[in-house]
Amino acid sequence: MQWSKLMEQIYQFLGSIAQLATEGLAYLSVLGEQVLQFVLNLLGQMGVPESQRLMVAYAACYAVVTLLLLFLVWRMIRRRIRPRKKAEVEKRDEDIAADSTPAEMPTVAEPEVVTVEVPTLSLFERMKAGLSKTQSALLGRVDALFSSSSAVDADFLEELEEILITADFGMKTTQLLLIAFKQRVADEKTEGAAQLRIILKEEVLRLMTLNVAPLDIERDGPFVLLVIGVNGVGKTTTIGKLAQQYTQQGKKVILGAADTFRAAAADQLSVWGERAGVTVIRHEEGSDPAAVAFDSVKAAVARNADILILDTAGRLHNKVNLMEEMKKIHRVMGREIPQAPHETLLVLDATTGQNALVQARLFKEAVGITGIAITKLDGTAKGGMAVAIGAELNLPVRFIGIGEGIDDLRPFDPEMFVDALFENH
Ligand SMILES: Nc1nc2c(ncn2[C@@H]2O[C@H](COP(=O)(O)OP(=O)(O)OP(=O)(O)O)[C@@H](O)[C@H]2O)c(=O)[nH]1
Ligand SMILES: [Mg+2]
Repeated sequence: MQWSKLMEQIYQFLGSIAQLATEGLAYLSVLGEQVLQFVLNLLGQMGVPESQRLMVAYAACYAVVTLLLLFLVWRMIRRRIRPRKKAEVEKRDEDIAADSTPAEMPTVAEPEVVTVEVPTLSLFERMKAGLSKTQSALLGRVDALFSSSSAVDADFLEELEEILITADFGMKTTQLLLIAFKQRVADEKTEGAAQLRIILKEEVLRLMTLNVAPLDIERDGPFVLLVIGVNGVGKTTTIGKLAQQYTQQGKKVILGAADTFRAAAADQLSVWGERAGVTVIRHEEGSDPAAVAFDSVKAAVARNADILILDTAGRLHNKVNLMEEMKKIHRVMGREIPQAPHETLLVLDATTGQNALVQARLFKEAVGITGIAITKLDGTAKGGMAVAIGAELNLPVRFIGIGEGIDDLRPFDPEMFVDALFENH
């Protein structure tokens, strides 16, 4: 019973499908007829003769259907090919990745790294490089004179005098040198350019070797270094370099910005302070430099610093002002540390030649200078002024600046200086 019912349902289903198919076909044939009619009308409008319209319409429909079928076939083929290609590419990538062990990597010619040996200049070589301008102004002419002259006569001495003055040894120092040189040549019966050069070198060294104690910052409590000089000579730069060098040596440094003339001065010192990692004591622009000095000394004592370096303004209009200012600074600092400042360092710009000597004389009279720092020796052929400072003012040169780098500020060593000046490149 159930079986027959099922069969009946299947018949009904198949019947409905057949009906649907018939209806679909009928609909398609109606649609086909409509399309055919549309094409015929179109052909009529295009002026195709009536007898040929049906044939042209069938041909057009046939062509359209054929193109449609070809398009569908092409799409199917393309779909089937694409995944295969994709799979191939993926496989190839995997193979490449698997094979790409570092050892098998194609070797790309790497740019050849040429290690240029940057020679680390010795202290002496640096000194020589820094003094090269003075050296070439002096030594070439001295050698030419010494090797061309047969005797140390008046003409010879006149020429030597001119050479020394040109290198900024100054009149007084030049005369001292000439007298000593003439005497030794006569006493030792010296001959030959090399011997004469040695005598000149030794006499220069003798003038530079002063009977003064070297700068010794080792003491109980802070060593106070007061830095003075006219504007632009290199005070702040020198202090910055010293701060870095002393810090590198393991000293505890404090800087005092007693140049209160312009805010930029304290800013400049602060930059150096930051670079060296040291504290900078500063006040407002225009405030009393002595107050800065006082606070700096207090801070140096409180913080157990090894060295306090005080920057000052180079803009004091006259000697009286300068003296008053310095007296006040000495007074306030002395309240905290009795002998402070332990060193009053005058900074001189070597490029100003003999003018630097005039400044040194003035400062020496006005305040008690205990040492000199000569900056910018690298930029001048007037290095002879360094000799004149010692010879004429009896002031020890403590430091020389032979460039803008931190290491280009060097403790002054007269022997090395003279060697660098008289040794050929
Ligand atoms: N070539 C060279 N330049 C230097 C040397 N020492 C200082 N200078 C330059 O000199 C210029 C002036 O230096 P400062 O330190 O500002 O001089 P200052 O005496 O503090 O100047 P004021 O504060 O204006 O009085 C800067 O450009 C420095 O870089 C040196 O040894 N060699
Ligand atoms: Mg300054």
